[in-house]
Amino acid sequence: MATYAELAQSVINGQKDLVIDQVNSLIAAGNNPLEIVNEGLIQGMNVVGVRFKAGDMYVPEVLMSAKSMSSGLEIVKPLIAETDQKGKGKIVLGTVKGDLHDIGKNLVGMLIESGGLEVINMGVDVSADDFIDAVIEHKPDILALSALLTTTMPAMKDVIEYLEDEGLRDQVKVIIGGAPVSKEYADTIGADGYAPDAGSAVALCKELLAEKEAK
Ligand code: B1M
Repeated sequence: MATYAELAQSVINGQKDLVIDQVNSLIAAGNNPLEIVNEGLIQGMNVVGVRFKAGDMYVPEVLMSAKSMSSGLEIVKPLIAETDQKGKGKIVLGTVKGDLHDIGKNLVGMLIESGGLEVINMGVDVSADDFIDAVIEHKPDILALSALLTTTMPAMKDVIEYLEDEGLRDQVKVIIGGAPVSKEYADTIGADGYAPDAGSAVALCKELLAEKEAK
């Protein structure tokens, strides 16, 4: 059986096939799927982030790490599903315009889905227009916006302003997250909530849905 440290190293090295083998071996040995994500896959990506910033890793290598991480996530995804609560709430999720980062956003989507809620994942580089169209089409309870770049954070504000302009703001709760985002920023732009990580995003969605139901 692989160790979490070995799995993290394979993510850092961008060894997708090895990541797949190691995740499978950890699952076969009875390890907790969420622990595999938190102790192995995310730890690896954290190191990638530090090295990328320091200029010790370049975009092609980071992409290989990202693909390796995503392959690992796909394997654990079905294992952390709680199917009994499906239909209790609908979330439209996406990374805002100009931003191509999707690993954290997908992790958030995966855990929310595993928490029994329906997730419509719109992908990356989603314009305010497309978010508004999705709110009209799907009538979600919550619109969840992710941004990983300081330069794309203002796009979250654009979406909220656009919702207001279209008279839709009261119909949907807006939550935001992503490494550069904070609770203060959420308050500044008039979002209904902020979650620092995927686990908290699930808790936040459930809290907002419970508030809505109580009304
Ligand atoms: Co980019 N990148 N990147 N990158 N990249 C960062 C974000 C950066 C911090 C790296 C650095 O300099 N240290 C930096 C941003 C600096 C800043 O603005 N503050 C950066 C930069 C500068 C760039 C480019 C501009 C680089 C360039 O081209 N010169 C470029 C921009 C492209 C674009 O988007 N237009 C770029 C490109 C890329 C890649 C394509 C190579 C790749 C993305 C691949 C992909 O996503 N498919 C990439 C990656 C992988 C990273 C780092 C290394 C890792 C991000 C990641 O996946 N982390 C990142 C450094 C870092 O974060 N340490 C970096 C793992 C993931 C699980 O965590 O995404 O934080 P995270 O998600 C967490 C929380 O943030 C939260 O929950 C998640 C799980 O717990 N969360 C939410 C996220 N969304 C949420 C939504 C919620 C709630 C919680 O509610 C709605």
